Amino acid sequence: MSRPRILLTRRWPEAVERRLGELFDTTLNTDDHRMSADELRAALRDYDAVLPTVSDRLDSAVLAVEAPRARILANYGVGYSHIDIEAARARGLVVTNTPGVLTDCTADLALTLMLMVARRAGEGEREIRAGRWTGWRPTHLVGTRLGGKTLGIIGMGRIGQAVALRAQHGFGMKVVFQNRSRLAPERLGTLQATQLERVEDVLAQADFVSLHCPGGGANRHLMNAARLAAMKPGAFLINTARGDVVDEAALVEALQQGRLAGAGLDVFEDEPRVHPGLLALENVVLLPHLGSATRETREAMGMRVVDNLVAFFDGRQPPDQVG
Ligand code: 8YV
Repeated sequence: MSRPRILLTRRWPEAVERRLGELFDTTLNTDDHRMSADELRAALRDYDAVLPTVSDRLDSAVLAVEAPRARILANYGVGYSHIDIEAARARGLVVTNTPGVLTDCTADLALTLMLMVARRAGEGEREIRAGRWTGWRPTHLVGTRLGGKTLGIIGMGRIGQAVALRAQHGFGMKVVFQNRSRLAPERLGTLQATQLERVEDVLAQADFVSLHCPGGGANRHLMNAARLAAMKPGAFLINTARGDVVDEAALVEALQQGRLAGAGLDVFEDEPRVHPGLLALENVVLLPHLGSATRETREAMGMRVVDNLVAFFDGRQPPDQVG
C-alpha cells in the first residue's frame, strides 16, 4: 500500500520533519512562506493529510474546496481557532491539536510579559540601546512589584493553572479566576485560588489580568471596551492566548487614556500586523507570538502531530482529536 501523502504548511523542527519523512510521503514548504487560500485549497485536494499552523486560515471558503483528498487536518499547536471546525466536520475532516506539551513554555512567557511590563524592562532596554541612559538614580524607571498583588486568570485550563502556580509559588501573588465550568478545589493541587462567577468579578479584583481562554467564537472581543473599563485603574493586561480575545482598538484607547498601567502581548488580532497605536506606547511589551517557541516544545509539538497521524492512518482514534 502506498504511504499517505502529507503536506506541512510551514517548516517544522528538523527532527520532526525527518520522522515524518520516514513514515509518510512528505512534502515540505521549503521556503517557509505563508500559504495563500489557493495553496491551501490545492493542499486539501492533493494530500491525504494537511498539517497547518496558526498562520493558515482554514475557513469555510477554503474548506469548501471540491473533491478534497484530505481526511485529516493535524494542527501544529493547541489553539485551533484558525480552523472552522464545523466546516471541517461537514467535509468529513478529522481535526487534531497538540495539547499539554506547550503548557509550561507558554506559562513561562506569560510571566515574562508580566515581569517585563511591570518592571519596565522593554523601556529600559530601549533606553540603553538608544544611548539615552544617564546613570542610576532613585526615581529612574520605577515599576510595580508582583509580590502581594492579585492575578486574575480568565480561562483556568492547563496553561491558566501553570501561570497561576508560577505567580503564586514563585512571586507570592494572590490568584482569582474565571472558568466556563466549575473547578473542584482538589483539581488545583497546591494552588490557593478563588473561582469567581463572572469575568467582571475577576476584573474588579485583579491587578494583573492574564488571558488563557481559546480564541474565536464567543471569546472574540471578550475584552471589549466595557470590560477594559471594568479593570482596576492602573491594572495590567497580559495576552498569550489569541489576539482576537482583545478588542485591540479599545485597548489602545484605554492605554492612551492612562486607565491601564500597561499591557504585555504575545498575540494580535491580525498577525503579523500590529495596531500602530500599540507600537507607539512605551508601557506595552510586544512579542511576536513566542509562547511555545523553545526547541524542546516545538519538537514535542511536532512529535504529538506524528502520534496523531500514525493513529489516524492505523485506523485508530487520534489521541488529540478535537473535531
Ligand atoms: C503555536 C500557539 O506556536 O499552540 C498554540 O495555540 O499559539 C502557539 O504555541 C502556534 O499556534 C502554532 O500553530
